[in-house]
Amino acid sequence: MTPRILIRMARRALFVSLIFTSGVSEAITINEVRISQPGIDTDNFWELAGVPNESLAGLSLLNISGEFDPGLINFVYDLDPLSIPADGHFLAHQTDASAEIVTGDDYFITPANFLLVSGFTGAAGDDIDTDNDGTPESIPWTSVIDGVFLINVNGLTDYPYGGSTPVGPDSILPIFTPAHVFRSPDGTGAWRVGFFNDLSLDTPGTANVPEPTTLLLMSLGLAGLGFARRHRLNARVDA
Ligand SMILES: [Ca+2]
Ligand SMILES: [Ca+2]
Ligand SMILES: [Ca+2]
Ligand SMILES: [Ca+2]
Repeated sequence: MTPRILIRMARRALFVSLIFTSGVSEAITINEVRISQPGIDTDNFWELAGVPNESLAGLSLLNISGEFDPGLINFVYDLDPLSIPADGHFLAHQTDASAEIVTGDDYFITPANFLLVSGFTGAAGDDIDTDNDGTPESIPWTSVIDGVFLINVNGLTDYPYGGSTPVGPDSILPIFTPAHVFRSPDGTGAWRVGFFNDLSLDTPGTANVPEPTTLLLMSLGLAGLGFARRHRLNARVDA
C-alpha cells in the first residue's frame, strides 16, 4: 500500500469521525419555555429543537420544583411514541391544537427545573428531595439530555436538579422568575430572558429569533442597503 493511499484512507476515516461527531452535537435540546403571561394564561409552552424526524423514544420532559417544596415533580410529559417534526421544532403548548402536545397546563411561577430525561420511572407528585436540601434522595431517570432552571432572587434558595442551567431572574422584577426564556442562536445557543408582558419574541414551534445584537446588525445592514440604494439613485439623477 502506497503512502498516498494510506493518507487517503486516514483522511476518509477523519471525515467519517467528523460526521459522527457532528451527529452527536445535534442532540435534542430544550429550546424555549414560557410559563406565564398577563391575564389568564393560555399561551404557556415548551419547545424542543432537534434533528428532523429524530425519535423521542424513551424520553420524558419533567417540571420539578426548585424553591417551593424543592424536588417535587409537578408535571411529567411522556414523549416515548413521538418524534421531532420535519421542521426540527417540537411544541408542547397549553392550548394550541396544532402543537405536537396540547398540555392544558398552567405552570407555577415559582422557580422550576425543566428537565429532558431518558428512562424516567417516576410520576407526577413524586418528591425526589424529601428533606428539601437540594440533594435528591432518588434519581428516577437514567440520564439527563438537557435542562433549564428558571430562577428568581427573593431570599429563598433555588435548587437545580439534574445539572439544569439556571436562567433568570426576570429582567424587570427580579423577585420573579422569567416568564419566557429561549436559546439564541436557535437550538444550541445560550439562554436569553424574554419578557412577561411582551410575547413578540415568542416563537412556539418555530426557530427562535436572533439575539438582539444580531437584530441590530441586521438593521444596520438594512440601513446600509438603503444608503447604497439612495446613493445609486442619486448617482443616476446626477448622471
Ligand atoms: Ca421536597
Ligand atoms: Ca435531599
Ligand atoms: Ca428563590
Ligand atoms: Ca421557538
